[in-house]
Amino acid sequence: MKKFLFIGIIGIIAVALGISGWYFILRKDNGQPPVGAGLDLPTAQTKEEPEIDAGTIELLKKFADDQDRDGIKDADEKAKGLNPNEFDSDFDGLSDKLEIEKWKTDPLKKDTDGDGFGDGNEIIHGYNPLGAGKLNQ
Ligand SMILES: [Ca+2]
Ligand SMILES: [Ca+2]
Ligand SMILES: [Ca+2]
Repeated sequence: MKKFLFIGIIGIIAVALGISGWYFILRKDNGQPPVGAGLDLPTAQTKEEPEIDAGTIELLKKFADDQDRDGIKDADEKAKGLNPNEFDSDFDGLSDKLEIEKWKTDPLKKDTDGDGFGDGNEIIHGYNPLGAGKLNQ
């Protein structure tokens, strides 16, 4: 009786080893190369910070307090009620700076003179955005 038990245990161990060996072979040797094999992947280089040239640093400094880069500082935009993240606060096609300094139109009003035509649209077509008539250039 003990002999049969012994043979049974040996048999179970042999089967278990066989299954695990077969599993191991399937896992390790399935004919597929390991992921990434054969590809010359750069390792250390990709982790390096990209070099920033002096011109870029200069630009980053210049626009550090002007998020929408329209030439008007964030603080000034907030003071005027403009959107510091949007260079064209009223989406009329003219930047806030252009409206204030060049065209004297309202940077918060798409249609400053209220004639139904947007400021940018009027200027593109040669009309005065501040009233009737054409632009005198
Ligand atoms: Ca700005
Ligand atoms: Ca505008
Ligand atoms: Ca208008």
